[in-house]
Amino acid sequence: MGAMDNTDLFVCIDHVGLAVPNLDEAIKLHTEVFGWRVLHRETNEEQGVEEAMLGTGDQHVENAQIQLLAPLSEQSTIGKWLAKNGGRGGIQQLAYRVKDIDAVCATLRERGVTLLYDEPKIGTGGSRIQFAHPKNTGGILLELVEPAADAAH
Ligand code: CMX
Repeated sequence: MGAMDNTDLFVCIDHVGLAVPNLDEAIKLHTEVFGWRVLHRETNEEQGVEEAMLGTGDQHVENAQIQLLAPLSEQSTIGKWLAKNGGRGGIQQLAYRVKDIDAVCATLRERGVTLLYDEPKIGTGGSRIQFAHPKNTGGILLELVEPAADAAH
């Protein structure tokens, strides 16, 4: 393989996920103080979250977003994360966008990365998502996101 061959696995940072105790209060802070715009809001029962995606500018193809994640219950992933981190909220995950999540997962598994799910699950806006455990990634919960075919990005 030549030195210039493209070995990229990831398209860009898709989003940074912030765990928040209260979604409406977090949206108020991030829109009224920080000037983000709410692009999308949904509840994902399987992931145990009520969430909002925030964006800026023209949301060009490779713009990253901020994901606000509020727990649906204390036993949910975000509920447990908040309890362990003083209840105040903070950065819970970093998400990379991919074009073909099955191919990227296969490559990462070949390279010894343990992924959480046997098969990708459904994430924001019908995207397909997978996670690598923080123990595999230097302490960061890493999410892979293949946007839905009809998504804006
Ligand atoms: N970032 C970094 N480290 C984390 C972490 C996070 N978000 N969550 C847990 N850890 C670390 C803990 O600090 C702990 O480390 P030590 O053993 O050194 O103390 C270790 O991982 C285990 O912690 P835990 O509290 O027992 O956490 P669990 O193993 O129960 O859960 C994980 C960790 C990755 C399996 C769980 O967070 C998970 O399933 N994540 C994927 C799903 C998810 O995050 N859903 C919500 C978002 C939905 C969405 O993005 O759409």
